[in-house]
Amino acid sequence: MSPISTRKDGKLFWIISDNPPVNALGHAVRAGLAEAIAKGNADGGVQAIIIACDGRTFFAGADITEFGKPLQAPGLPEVCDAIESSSKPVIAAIHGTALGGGLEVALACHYRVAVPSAKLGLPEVKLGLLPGAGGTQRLPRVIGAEAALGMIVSGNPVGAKAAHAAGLVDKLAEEDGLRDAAAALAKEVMDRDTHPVTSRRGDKIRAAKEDPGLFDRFRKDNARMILGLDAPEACIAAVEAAVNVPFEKGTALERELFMKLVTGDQSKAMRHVFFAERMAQKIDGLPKDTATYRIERVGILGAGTMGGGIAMNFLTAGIPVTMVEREQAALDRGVSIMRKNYERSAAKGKFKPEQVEAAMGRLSPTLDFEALGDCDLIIEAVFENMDLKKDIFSRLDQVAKPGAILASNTSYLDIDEIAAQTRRPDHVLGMHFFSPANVMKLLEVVRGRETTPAVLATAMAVGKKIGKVAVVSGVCHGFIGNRMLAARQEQANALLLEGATPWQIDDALTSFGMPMGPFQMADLAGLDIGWNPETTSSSTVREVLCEQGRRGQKTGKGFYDYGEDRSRTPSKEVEAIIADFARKSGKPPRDFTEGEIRERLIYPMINEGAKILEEGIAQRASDIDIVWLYGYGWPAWTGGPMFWADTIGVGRVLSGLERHGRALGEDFTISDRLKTIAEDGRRFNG
Ligand code: 3H9
Repeated sequence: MSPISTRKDGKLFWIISDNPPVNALGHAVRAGLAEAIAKGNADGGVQAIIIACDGRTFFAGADITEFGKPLQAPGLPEVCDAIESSSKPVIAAIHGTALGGGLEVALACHYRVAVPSAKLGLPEVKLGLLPGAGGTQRLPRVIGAEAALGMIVSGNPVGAKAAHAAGLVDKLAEEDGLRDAAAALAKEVMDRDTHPVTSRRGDKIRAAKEDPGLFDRFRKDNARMILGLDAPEACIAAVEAAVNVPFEKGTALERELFMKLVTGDQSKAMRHVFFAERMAQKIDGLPKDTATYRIERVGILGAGTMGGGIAMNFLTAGIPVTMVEREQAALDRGVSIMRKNYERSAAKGKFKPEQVEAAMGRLSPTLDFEALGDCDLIIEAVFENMDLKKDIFSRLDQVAKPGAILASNTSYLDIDEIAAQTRRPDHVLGMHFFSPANVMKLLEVVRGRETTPAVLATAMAVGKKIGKVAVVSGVCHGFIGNRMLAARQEQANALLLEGATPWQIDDALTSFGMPMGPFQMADLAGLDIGWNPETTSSSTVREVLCEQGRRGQKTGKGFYDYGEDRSRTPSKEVEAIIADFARKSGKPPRDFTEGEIRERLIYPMINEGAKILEEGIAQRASDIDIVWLYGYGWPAWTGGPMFWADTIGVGRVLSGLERHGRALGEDFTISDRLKTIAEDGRRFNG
């Protein structure tokens, strides 16, 4: 049955789409729309056509699953052209989200009505694409080139009220009166001689015609956001064409750019990320409708950097937090840092001052451990020490109410060993946040041996509620992310002694698109984490740096020297320390290419990822990708480490590992899973 139905209502002709869950514009919807427009036009009794959607949203875009497959006609550009050239006015009735191809359909309509809660946007850039059904040509003609550039290049949607103010929406309806408002507008306009045809409008792009510097200015102002990505430049070029060449030429360019992007590696990777993020929510053996616990108050143990950051997530989401520390000074310091962080975000316009007060008002800081008794979820975020954690969990078990979930934010330690300290190991799990915890989107949810489905489902739901992307991990040292990070760090340390400098090593990763390399990361975190001045033995480069007061950014020097403004310069002193170690290792230093360094750092991570899959620690390769994308800033346009391996070929990774292993005179233990996938010419991601 076609997802498109039509209905005549006097002189009005309704076209309704019902294609759950998001009314994506797949082949059946496009074909149905084209047919319905023709039918409405052919019917002499019809004077206006309304396009609306059933279900939770207006069209949320092209059907992304169809990309990469042969196109089944009609394509969306033709459908949009058919709508625009309808001899009878077409009105879009928008609720939910009109995104991508969905907004392009609406732009092809002559009029747009929306409920205030609707959101309108062209998010294609987030999939490594540009709007490919006339959006780059029609949007500038409706709201002006500068505003269109902002929407298309950021991909961020705007609310219906702002869209109305910008002229993108003609009429705002009552929240529950969309269809009535659309019918009223249709009746109001149907007797008019002419109707606004977007592709023929020119008034809004005039300002940009008179400001030829606009596009280069935009490129310069947004250089950071678009660095390394193909799609934003294509978006800019297409909007530039909207201003400078006729509509038909502009759409031809748009099409050409779209086809290039949709078949390119970056978009493939970013589409993978879109589905991977949704896939991560699906847990093997856990039905979608698993009952969850109500979480009305959260307890956080520890007011340090992690505890404070974790607490902010809940406070921002409207969930009250009881935060417990051992000493008043530490508690006060933690609370004041949280307030400062909120105020800094407010200064950037992310929060209103009253939202900051409301969030801080939900915080109950206390020294009283017993105060955790009425919390539904308690997250421990104290120092990374097993004995300490064991002691805390046995105490928590005493004070927490029955049914409360106990979570540890440990980055490495064995959740099962911690859970065994309690009488409720089935209610214990890991909730591993990434620093800064109020910013980074990843939450590793560590499923213990005895964690019940309801507890796991609750942690996943809580993650979603506070805006995180939650990924399930099994128990192992370092879980998914830090276990792979350790494999990379081992190589980074070895490379130092073989003659590569910290800056070469860091650059090999930043030029790949990572936000920072291992030594920049170490300087930021502090080199003295886990370092003990009492037992220091000058046996590693890091120890010697700490002994010499080079403890990272906070001391103005670590692997790098830092200026007042935190600017970073390579240090000769550090080079000398490393050279000394290298001499003692007996291996003559040699030169490295960037490619070799990158292989040495990344291939072992992929190998570790394959072992993680083999052991069932991660459910699927795409979960590993999500961990690295949202926990460590892995560049989205390469799709994550496992997808990147698929792109370059798992066989190439295998031969690289074997080659480096031989050269080093040591054997990387190569994962059997990786070997089989390489030998069969398969991919990690399906
Ligand atoms: C485009 O339009 C190109 C055109 O310019 C040119 C064409 C020539 N296709 O996110 P949710 C699935 S590019 C296929 O969990 P929410 C999704 O995988 C497109 N499937 O819901 C999930 O499946 P499952 C531009 C899609 O309420 C289910 O729907 N548009 C699509 O949290 C529910 O999704 C976009 O980029 C799709 N387009 O959020 C918008 N969209 O249940 C993409 C969703 O099996 N979509 N699915 O896991 C979104 O941003 C969000 O889905 C939306 C709803 C905000 C709509």
